[in-house]
Amino acid sequence: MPHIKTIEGQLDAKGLKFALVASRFNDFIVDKLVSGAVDYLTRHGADRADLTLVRIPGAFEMPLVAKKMAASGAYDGVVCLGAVIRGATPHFEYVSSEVAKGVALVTLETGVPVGFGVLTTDSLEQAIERAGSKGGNKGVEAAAATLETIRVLEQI
Ligand code: INI
Repeated sequence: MPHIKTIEGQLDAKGLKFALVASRFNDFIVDKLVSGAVDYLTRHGADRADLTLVRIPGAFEMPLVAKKMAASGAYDGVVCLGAVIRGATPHFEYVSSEVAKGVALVTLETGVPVGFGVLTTDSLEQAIERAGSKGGNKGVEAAAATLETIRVLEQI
């Protein structure tokens, strides 16, 4: 590939403030995503005092709360953490599509990077796999993506 001017974000969270918005629904899974995100951010230089965790009822409530946190101007980034698991509930389709659409709108409307760490899986087993076992940890991924995006935007 020819050498071209490239903008990349450094994964340095020093001095940055983050809001973590985490749902209580399926908290057995979501707590693993929260731990993963906190661990990632602090290992990349964030101060624990600069992380604020907001607990919300379910993923459906996430866009509204994420929007208020993002629009407050108090945070460099927002990391959304939740788990929508298809089970016996007809809610799955509604909740999963609304949360994805809603969170995408929040980041575009506010200009604040918002990471989407919301698992949408067919089973509890798949959710467990992506919450700190063989499929990685979606909370870590969302925190990393939020950090990288903050550092990219600073250079544009
Ligand atoms: N909320 C979730 O975060 N995950 C789910 O799997 C889920 N399901 O399947 O129903 C869920 N529903 C609750 C929803 O997010 C709202 O809290 C509720 O509808 C009240 O507004």
